[in-house]
Amino acid sequence: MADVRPPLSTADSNATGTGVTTGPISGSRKVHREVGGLRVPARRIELSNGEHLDVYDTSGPYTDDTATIDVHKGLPETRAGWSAEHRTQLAWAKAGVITREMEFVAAREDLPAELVRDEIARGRAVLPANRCHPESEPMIIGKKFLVKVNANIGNSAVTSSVEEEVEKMVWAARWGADTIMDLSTGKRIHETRERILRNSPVPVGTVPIYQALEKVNGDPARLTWEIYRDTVIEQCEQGVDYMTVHAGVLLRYVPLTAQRVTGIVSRGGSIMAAWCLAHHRESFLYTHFSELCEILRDYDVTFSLGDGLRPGSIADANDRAQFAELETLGELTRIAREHDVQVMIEGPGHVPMHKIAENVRLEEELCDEAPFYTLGPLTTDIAPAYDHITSGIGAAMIAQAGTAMLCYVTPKEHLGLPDRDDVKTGVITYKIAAHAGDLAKGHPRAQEWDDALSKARFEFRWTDQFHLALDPDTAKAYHDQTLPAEPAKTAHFCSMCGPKFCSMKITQDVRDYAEKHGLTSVEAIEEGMREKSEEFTGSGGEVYLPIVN
Ligand code: IRN
Ligand code: FE2
Repeated sequence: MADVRPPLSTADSNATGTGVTTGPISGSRKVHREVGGLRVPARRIELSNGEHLDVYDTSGPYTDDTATIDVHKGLPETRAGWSAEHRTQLAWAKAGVITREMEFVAAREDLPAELVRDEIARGRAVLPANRCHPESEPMIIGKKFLVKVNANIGNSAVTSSVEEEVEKMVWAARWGADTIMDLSTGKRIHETRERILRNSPVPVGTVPIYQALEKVNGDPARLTWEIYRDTVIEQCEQGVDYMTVHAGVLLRYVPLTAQRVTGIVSRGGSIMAAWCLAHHRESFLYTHFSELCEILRDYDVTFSLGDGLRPGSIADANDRAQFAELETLGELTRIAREHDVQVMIEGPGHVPMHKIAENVRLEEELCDEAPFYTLGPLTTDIAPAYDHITSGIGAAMIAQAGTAMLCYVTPKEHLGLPDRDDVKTGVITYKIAAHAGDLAKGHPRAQEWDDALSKARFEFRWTDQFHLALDPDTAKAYHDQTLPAEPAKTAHFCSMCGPKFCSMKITQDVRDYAEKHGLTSVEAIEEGMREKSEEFTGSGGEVYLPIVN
């Protein structure tokens, strides 16, 4: 594996072989703000008119021209020595203490540190930061903050290598994933996770039951609390920041899925249902939940209480099985909080648009407003190969309704393991949903970015428009397909409408006309409107002319 890769100007050209992608995103550079001794990262998009826009940056040192990356050594330890005492962020917040992690996220989000502390203390936000993962940059998940995006990666028994998974993590963080989950189920699970953790600037989540199942050769009936517990400790020690625990799948809920169209679609949920049925006993995750809390508390690992009974089809959305489990997740939330362990709640799945709001309302009511973390939801089942879109629609809606983090869905959903390109498509799709949610919720700084891009578009600053795009490389490539020549980068039109029909050019002409004639734009437009109106009434004033046979 190549240790140090020179930063390259175009990201897409640098991902062959076994290295990882480095170098800035086109048109921007990494900057750090010094805030109270902390180095807070941002991505600075430099514009041709001398202005710049700083945006939230999840990419860590990988986009930093001045950083040296060696994936064998791992990233520098951002949080080394930040906290001498092993208390959780929740315990500190309850005690009224603002930790450095809280200060860091407050600066990153441009919000008061006291708000951060208060939201964590109430359990309405979580700051997942295992003390054994000092390489990560603190971030926060909660409805008052920017909506976050998680990208799932990980190999399976049939495909992918450790190197590919590390590159997928880097690639996901580059395009804006706020956290990644390593869902590896195949060989070398421990090693894959180790390499991801040591090189990940974002928090890492896992589903420990997957590795526990590997340890018993894939037979759920042979799982035990002890095997599971040891797996959790192993992963806590490595530095996993949050863990999906399907502790709400109770024995008595399993029959509720019998009449469903798609039964139990959660991997973790089906493993636990199989165990409960095989032993006809209550789930060991439920019966040992307090012990589990004590383990997670020692490392400040955050619970992501799994939705093992989430609907896997439009037909099954919002059914009794789903909401029965949610009620139990509420009960477990209260137990975890008593142990000072942070909690978020996983949500569906497949839900048609008219049934989405109900999910957020019930989650907040039953789980005392713990941050909601949803998988889409997919708003229809009819478009395999496009499920990033079927779910991006649901993700935007549920984000507006108050979901704090969105778990991405890639075009390969239901079809296969996503590759690097699918990871990028999934992340960009979900950044769109998250940002649309931020705008709709009125996040104080969300619109800046839209305004900067709209201005560049209106002023025909094409290069600025590309650089301000979530995906500058693709925006530029699409433009270049029809107008590749350099002068087109300042031309007052594009190939969609051509030079004569560009609405933005015509608007600018109206403004120029107004200025020349000493009118305001409004007057100029009114003048033009009056003329048009006279023309229209003069012709009879009919919108639809009668059909003449
Ligand atoms: C997110 C919300 N609901 C489910 N998820 C994600 O699905 C969860 O975070 C994890 O990445 C994955 C777990 O899948 P199973 O085991 O529930 O299928
Ligand atoms: Fe599905």
